[in-house]
Amino acid sequence: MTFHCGRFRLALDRPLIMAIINATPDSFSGDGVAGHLDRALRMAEQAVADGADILDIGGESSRPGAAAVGLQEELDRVMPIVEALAQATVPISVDTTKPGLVRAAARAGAAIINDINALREPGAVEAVAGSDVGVCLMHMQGEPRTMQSAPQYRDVVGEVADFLKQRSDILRTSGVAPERILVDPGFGFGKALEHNIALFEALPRLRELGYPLLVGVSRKSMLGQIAGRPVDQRLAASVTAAVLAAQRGAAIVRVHDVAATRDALAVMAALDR
Ligand code: YH5
Repeated sequence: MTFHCGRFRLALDRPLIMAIINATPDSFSGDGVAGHLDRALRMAEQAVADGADILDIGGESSRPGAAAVGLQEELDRVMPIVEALAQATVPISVDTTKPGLVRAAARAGAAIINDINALREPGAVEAVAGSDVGVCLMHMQGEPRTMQSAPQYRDVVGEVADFLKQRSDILRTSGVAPERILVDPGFGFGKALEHNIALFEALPRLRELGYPLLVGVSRKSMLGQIAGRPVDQRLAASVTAAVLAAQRGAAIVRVHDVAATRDALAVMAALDR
């Protein structure tokens, strides 16, 4: 299988690493909008040196409970980073739900749109269809501010699979080639631990949708619940989960800790053939 995104054609013959690059100026340092560009670019450079295959730039925190940000604010956070990295050796992914940012990012050379809302915002499908970007369609129940309050499913795997099928069908009807589509069950997005576990176990079944799978579990609270660790002590749990996801058929793993994940996937490739 090959994934087409912008000027890139990614062979999916080994699991790829998508590095999470934070473009939100909020966290710890209080360095504001000027400092965050510098910090993000250093983070991106380190991630590529550590073995990242894709850089995922996000300007809106989608953590449970996080507040939404406006289009202009998100453009201001993300576009300087996309413009600075557009000629990088690896594809740039932009984590957004906003059609206005999809268009601006694609024009500036971003190769992938990673949408936790699976292009449900009016105009988002058209924005992707009118460009050459690849896209990740992710399942989410509810919205980030409230999604973890009481997630409910009759059949979590069936419902997630049906949703991803429906969203990918719409995209293809709009003229997007199947080679440009990734799907993602959306771990932690409106899911209790039992739902996340059922979805993880069902990765081989989700693969039957016919699209490469992207899996994001790095540092998430499901791993905190399993390992009994706070967010700054979830490295081992995250790397283990990334390896297991790759073994169950994930084509791309979205991670914070690129170097450790790369080593683990190399060991997997060499010793688990
Ligand atoms: C994903 O799964 N996740 S943002 C809370 C954490 C740690 C990490 C409490 N964007 C995904 O990474 N895009 C996010 O600790 C994503 N798949 C795709 N495609 C949430 C996140 C996180 C939240």
